[in-house]
Amino acid sequence: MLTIWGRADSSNVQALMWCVGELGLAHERIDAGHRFGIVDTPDFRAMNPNGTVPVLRDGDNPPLWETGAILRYLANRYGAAPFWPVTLIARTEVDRWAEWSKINVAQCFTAPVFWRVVRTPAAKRDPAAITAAVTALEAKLRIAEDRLARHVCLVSDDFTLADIQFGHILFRYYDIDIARAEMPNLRAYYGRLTQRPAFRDHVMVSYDALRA
Ligand SMILES: N[C@@H](CCC(=O)N[C@@H](CS)C(=O)NCC(=O)O)C(=O)O
Repeated sequence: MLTIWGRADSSNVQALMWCVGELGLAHERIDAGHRFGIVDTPDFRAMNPNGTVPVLRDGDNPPLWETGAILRYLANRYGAAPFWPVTLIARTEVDRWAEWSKINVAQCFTAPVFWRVVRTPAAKRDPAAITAAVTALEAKLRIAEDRLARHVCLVSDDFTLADIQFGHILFRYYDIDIARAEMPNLRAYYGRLTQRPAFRDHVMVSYDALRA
């Protein structure tokens, strides 16, 4: 049984929960972070000194934090090819695109775009900064757009861990009130993701509680 600490409307928790859902793992999720608190308690800080979510505990093993590391742990322990390939070269290819997604796409979206649009009161929003941030994000998304002209998923025609690190951002990217560039392959890929039950359950979640 996995125990996961983290609120359902945290994007990092969503990536983790989507993975848990795809792998069909038994779990309990405890709301923590933002309005739920808990992350500043001594018990939580003993698990994760950063005071961030998600944190995962798998049985008696030490608690894990850092979403990318947790996803790799779950894939290594419970995943199978093609989701998490067996050969080193193929696995590293998936890992590379997962890392690319985390560093380039998620970090170009969450604070620079999502927080500026959703977590900032309308009167304090900076349209020029938002436009610049969306332009920077879309420069990265165009790399995926190009790949998705040739592949059903980010790495290949198979759904992999990289799709989780990449795709969980797209619900909010397509849902928030911004002007978006035309990227038909990305849009079609997002449409395919929305057909996955675990994506619907764990990623297509209201973020109203985060609104400024
Ligand atoms: N690098 C960490 C970042 C974790 C992080 O910043 N989590 C956010 C939620 S997405 C958080 O804990 N925010 C504070 C809160 O929810 O109270 C990871 O990838 O897990």
